[in-house]
Amino acid sequence: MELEQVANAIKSMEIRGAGRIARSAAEAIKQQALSYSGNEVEELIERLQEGERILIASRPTAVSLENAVRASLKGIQEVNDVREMKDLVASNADAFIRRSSNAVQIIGEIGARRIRAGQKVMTHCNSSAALSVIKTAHFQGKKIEVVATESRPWRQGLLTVRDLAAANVPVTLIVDSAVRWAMKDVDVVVAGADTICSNGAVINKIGTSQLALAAHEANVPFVICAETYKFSPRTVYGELVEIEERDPSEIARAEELPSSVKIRNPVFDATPPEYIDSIVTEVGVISPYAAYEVIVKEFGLEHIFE
Ligand code: RUB
Repeated sequence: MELEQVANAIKSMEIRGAGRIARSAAEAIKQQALSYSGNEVEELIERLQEGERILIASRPTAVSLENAVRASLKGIQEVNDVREMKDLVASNADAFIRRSSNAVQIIGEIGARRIRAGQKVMTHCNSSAALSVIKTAHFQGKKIEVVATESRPWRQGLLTVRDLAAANVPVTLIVDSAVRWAMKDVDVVVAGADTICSNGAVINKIGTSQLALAAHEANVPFVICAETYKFSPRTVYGELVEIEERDPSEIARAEELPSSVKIRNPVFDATPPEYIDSIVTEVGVISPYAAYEVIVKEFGLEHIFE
């Protein structure tokens, strides 16, 4: 796929989930470099920077996308040769993709240690990192059960229950408004993340904060599963995360409602750190309040303030 096609597929949700969009963006920027047929370093840099802008604009909330592109373009300003620059972008992108896929597996192994035999686990939307934890616990023979939310309007919960059913995990689907009702029998909630802010707030699929509130009320641990490239360096210097609002037609068709009715369709929300017990990353389980340290270690202060 050409870079614009990848960006459009991300925009239209054909490619979705913070990890998958990050890996697709890294691959797209690599192809953008490799397909350049000219001989001008400056021209190639411009082409890559244009690609970076297009990809990042395709889903504004997930920092994973921006971090993947930035990781792929790391060091290009220090290279003065087209061939070398292409090789650098290709090897950066490949390393990012490899690291990202390994991270999901490691998170599964670490997170599964937090799930005990016979527990009922609730999850929201469709997160590969959260599913990695759930499936690892299941494959370890822990005989867990899962409650999965539908996740309107895109109903990604259907992907989750199909995936779990295929792995023979006992799973129940509920509508999003049944979360508090279902929480009384749940032992632990695991969910993914699109972006983690320096103050430990987690941005994930709309409704995640409601699961966190209901879990808090019921004294149920609320665990986020996220690779370290989902932490946002920009939030260290005060930038707020833009919450994507998608087209109203995803909620209801215009002809179903009087024209005076307004529809809002925010697709992510922020869960404050006080409702999060822990964040499982590929470098270990951390408190949400350790987010700043992860950002500094992962990205370095020069990168943050450059
Ligand atoms: C998906 C979603 C997922 C995170 C993490 O939203 O909110 O929980 O992206 O996913 P959408 P993963 O369907 O709108 O992309 O763990 O797979 O990276």
